[in-house]
Amino acid sequence: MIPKNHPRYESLMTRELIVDGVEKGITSIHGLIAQGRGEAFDYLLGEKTTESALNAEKAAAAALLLAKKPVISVNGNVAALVPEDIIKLSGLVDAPLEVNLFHRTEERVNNILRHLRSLGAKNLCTKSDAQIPALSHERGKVDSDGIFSADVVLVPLEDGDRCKALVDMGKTVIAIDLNPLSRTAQCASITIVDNITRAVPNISGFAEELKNSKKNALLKLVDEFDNRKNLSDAVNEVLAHLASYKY
Ligand code: PTJ
Repeated sequence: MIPKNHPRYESLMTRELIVDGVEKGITSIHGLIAQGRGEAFDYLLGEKTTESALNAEKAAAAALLLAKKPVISVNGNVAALVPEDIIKLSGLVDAPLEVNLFHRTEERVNNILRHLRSLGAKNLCTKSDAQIPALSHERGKVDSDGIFSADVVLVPLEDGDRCKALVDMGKTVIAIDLNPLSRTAQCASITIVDNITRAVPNISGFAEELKNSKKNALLKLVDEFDNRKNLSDAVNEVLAHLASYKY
């Protein structure tokens, strides 16, 4: 039991969700390492959503609303940390959820699908009948009606080479990654440097705000978004946070 008045209560509870995910066969044991890495980067950001993250989250919402065929990729960490939030976003932007795992086992794919369904997810891509070209990894197995043919893919907590392979297929890739220097962050079309626990609700908030906007207004948001500049702003926000820190 973690007492509510513990100064690190929220962070520790988030960690518990990942541990629980591992115990339930949803999250990979490697997910614990990914979470630790994410926590370290979140400290550097001040554990808050920065201006650059908000910019990216708004552009992401616009890109998802504009998409002809958006898909949201779900892995073991996403399913443990933000299952309800990701289901809500899926409904708001009409994007199916597709389980795509780095450490893939059929058992874990099915556990995650069952977990998502038990929380009300209905729009799911469940086949693995297509292969992402030039990705000779289990992660290359995708649904021909899902990630394979999507025009916009949201890939939270990614490991790099799939992001590049999806961009090479001509897709708009939205990544959520607390590490602005990761290969995923560097190669995505829109990179959100924020904790997934804050980023997904924020994208949903923007999707609700923008859903009645004219197509031109959404296009302008996406066209004016400059990922390289935004990544550089994210790094500068980390530096500013460190410089303002009271040692
Ligand atoms: O469930 P699977 O088999 O698909 O495996 C998922 C993980 C995440 C274990 C796998 O993709 C992996 O090993 O990823 P990496 O290479 O550790 O990369 C994860 C990235 O996500 C790192 O750059 C972390 O900084 C970042 N990250 C970790 N936790 C969070 C995060 N970004 C946003 N929010 C987080 N909570």
